[in-house]
Amino acid sequence: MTRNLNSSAEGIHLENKYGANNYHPIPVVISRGEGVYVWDVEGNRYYDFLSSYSAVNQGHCHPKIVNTLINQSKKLTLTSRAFYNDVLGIYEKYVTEYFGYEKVLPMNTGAEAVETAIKICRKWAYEQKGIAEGKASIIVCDNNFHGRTTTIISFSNDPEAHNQFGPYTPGFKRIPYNDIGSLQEVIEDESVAGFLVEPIQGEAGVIVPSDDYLKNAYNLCKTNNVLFIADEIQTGLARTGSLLAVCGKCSCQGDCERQDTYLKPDILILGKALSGGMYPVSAVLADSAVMDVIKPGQHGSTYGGNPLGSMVAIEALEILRKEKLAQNARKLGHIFRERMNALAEKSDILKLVRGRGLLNAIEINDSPDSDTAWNICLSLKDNGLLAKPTHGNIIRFAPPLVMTEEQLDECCRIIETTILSY
Ligand code: IF1
Repeated sequence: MTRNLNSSAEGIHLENKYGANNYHPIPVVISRGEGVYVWDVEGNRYYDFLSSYSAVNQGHCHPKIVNTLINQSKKLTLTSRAFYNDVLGIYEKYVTEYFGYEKVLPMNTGAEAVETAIKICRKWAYEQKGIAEGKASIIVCDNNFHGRTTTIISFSNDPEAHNQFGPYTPGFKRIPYNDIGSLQEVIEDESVAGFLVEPIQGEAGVIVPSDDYLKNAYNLCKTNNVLFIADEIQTGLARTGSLLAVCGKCSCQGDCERQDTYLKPDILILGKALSGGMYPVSAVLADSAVMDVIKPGQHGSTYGGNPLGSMVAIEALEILRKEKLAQNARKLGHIFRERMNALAEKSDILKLVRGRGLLNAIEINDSPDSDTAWNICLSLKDNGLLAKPTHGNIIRFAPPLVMTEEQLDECCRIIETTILSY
């Protein structure tokens, strides 16, 4: 049984023949990753400007995380939660202190963590807020992306994600994003238990809200005894230039430019780069007053809190701090947006750039139904940089946070050359 491909074409053929048709990838077959680079089967090198949707903030195959994975995998990988193990408690102490919470519920994928947060919020509503059983509602935003489970897509307004997967889970109210008035209109209803929000909407096209939106939303939640639930699965872990995009407890030694907008979500949801792209690890953090509504036997998962993922997560978080990746993301993000804004001045095809830290996107000056953004990504690939459109005419740019200024300069030159060829 061969475990090596002879060519990229063979890899594409096999996936088309034997895999479900649930993605439309850029036609590149990656065989190796290291830091900001990936190589295809033929040995061509590319800059990874997607970072596996912000799961490899620490760079591909970070040696310290790899070594942690190897060492722990030789000792103990999984016990289930039927028993204790000698890693989970250490990880729980570490991650709760890292983000300034009293408790953590460890899960695996981001969607599982979002589902967990929804269950905690609902149970808190019945036991603590006194909402009638089965009547709790959670406010979400238009164009949200929180995962692919049936409940989560029940409150999605993306037809591709939502349609033909009913019947849908009730108990959600959707309002316009970055519109504090619409939140004010619905939040006073006594059935409202929580407000689930992405601090920056990633999949929607890197939509950055106004500076005071999150703080005003947070204050409305406090005033109305509603849980503020931050989905930082994509925006967290230094991606946007501070430890958390909501500017929560910042462990980047505090020279963050947005400390004045400090807020601490009632429920914080993390995933993706929590393991540095090495292993599915997600987490739901809350203080005891919220988290303690969950009693033994009421929630969990086979792999949740496993020793292998927990040890990897400690190392992945250490790297964010030791390598000052939030500061680097902030510095390089400013440089990147300056270069893209200058490019927009010279190009008819590049409409605008937006983002924060190293979570950015460009909007292409063509119909969302056109293939232009896709074709530009094919050209970027030919020029040595991998990226993919989010929706229609928007291309997300999110390199690993370990990128150097020199590497970013080369990537900007690739993007500039490519865009100016259209
Ligand atoms: C796909 C999008 C990004 C997320 C936020 C929860 C989850 C995600 C803010 C769920 C996951 C991934 C999923 C992946 C593509 C990617 C994605 F395009 F789908 F929307 F990044 F923007 N909250 N996002 O971004 O986490 O269960 O995947 O671990 O499904 O195609 P997950």
